[in-house]
Amino acid sequence: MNNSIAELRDALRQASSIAALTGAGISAESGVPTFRGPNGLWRNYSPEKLATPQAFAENPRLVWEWYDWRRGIIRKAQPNAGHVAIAELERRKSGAADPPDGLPDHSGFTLITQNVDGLHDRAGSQNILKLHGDLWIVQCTGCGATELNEEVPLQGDLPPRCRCGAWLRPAVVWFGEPLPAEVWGRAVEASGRAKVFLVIGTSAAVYPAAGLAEVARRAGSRLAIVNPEPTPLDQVADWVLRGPSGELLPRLL
Ligand code: BJW
Ligand code: ZN
Repeated sequence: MNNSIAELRDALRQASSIAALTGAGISAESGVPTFRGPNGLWRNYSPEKLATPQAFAENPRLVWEWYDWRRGIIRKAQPNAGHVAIAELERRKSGAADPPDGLPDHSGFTLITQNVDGLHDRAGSQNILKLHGDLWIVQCTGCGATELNEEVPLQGDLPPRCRCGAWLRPAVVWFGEPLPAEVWGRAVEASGRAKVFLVIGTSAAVYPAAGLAEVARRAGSRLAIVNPEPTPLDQVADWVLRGPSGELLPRLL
C-alpha cells in the first residue's frame, strides 16, 4: 500500500482506461449529508430504514418528506472541487474531440456513481453510470411512467399521484431492489477494462456496487481509495489517500 499522490497522478496519466466509483462522501463538502455519518440522521430515522420498499409501503408520506428534505438541501448545494476534478479527468481521458464517427469516445474514463444527487452532472461530467438512480426523477408505482420531480404539480397530499392514480416514488434503488440492468452491465464492463480503479467517498458497504472494485482488481486493475476514513477495501488497495476528496482529487490532475 502506498499513499503517494505523485505516483497515483502518474499512473492516471499513463492509464489507457480509468473507472471511478463515487459515493456520498464526494458530496459531503457540498453540504450534502452522507448516509452512515453522524449527520445522516433525519428526525431520528436512519437512512437504512427509510431507503426501503417496506418503509414506503408502511409510511409513504414519511419517505416522500425525507426525499423532499434532501432535494431541498441539494437544490441549494453546489458541486465542489472534487466533482469538478472528476469532470476534468473525463475531459482529459476522452478520445479525440471530433472522432470519425462523430460520437464522443468515452472509453478512457467511466464515472460510476452510487449518488442520486445530480452534482456530477452539474459539475460537467458527461458519461455517468448512475447505479442507484436519480432523486430528480420520479416514477409511478402503478404504470411505471417517469417524469422530472420539479414538474410534478404540487398538491395537498403526499406522496403526489400519477395521472393513472397510483403514487409516485423517487426513481432510486432501495435495499432489496435490483440495480438498473443496463447501467450495471456497463459498469461491470468498464470496471473490467480499467487500468486504475478509483474508489472515492464511499464506505464500500453496499453491494453490488462495492463489488465493482473486486471486479476491477481481478481483471488486473490497480485500486486507489480516496476517503478520510478507513474502508474495507484499504487492505487490498494499491493507493490509500486519506483525506477529503474536494482537496485530494484536484491534486491528482
Ligand atoms: C468522505 C468525505 C469527504 C465523508 N471526502 N469521502 C449482505 C451482504 C451483501 C449484500 C447484502 C447483504 N444483505 C443485503 C444485501 C444487499 C444490499 C446491501 O448491500 N446491504 C448491505 C448494507 C449489507 N444491497 C441491495 O439491496 C441492493 N440490491 C440488491 O442487492 O438487489 C439484489 C436483487 C436482485 C434481483 C432482484 C431483486 C434484488 C440495492 C442497494 C441500494 C442502495 N440504495 C441506497 C439508497 C439510494 C437512494 C437514496 O439516496 O435515497 O444507496 S442506500 C445508500 O447507500 C445509497 C448509497 O448510494 C449507498 C452507499 O452509501 P455510500 O455512498 O457509500 O455512503 P456512506 O454514507 O455509507 O459513506 C460515505 C463515505 O464518505 C464514508 O466512507 C466517509 O468516510 C466518506 N467521506 N466525507 C471523501 N469529504
Ligand atoms: Zn402511473
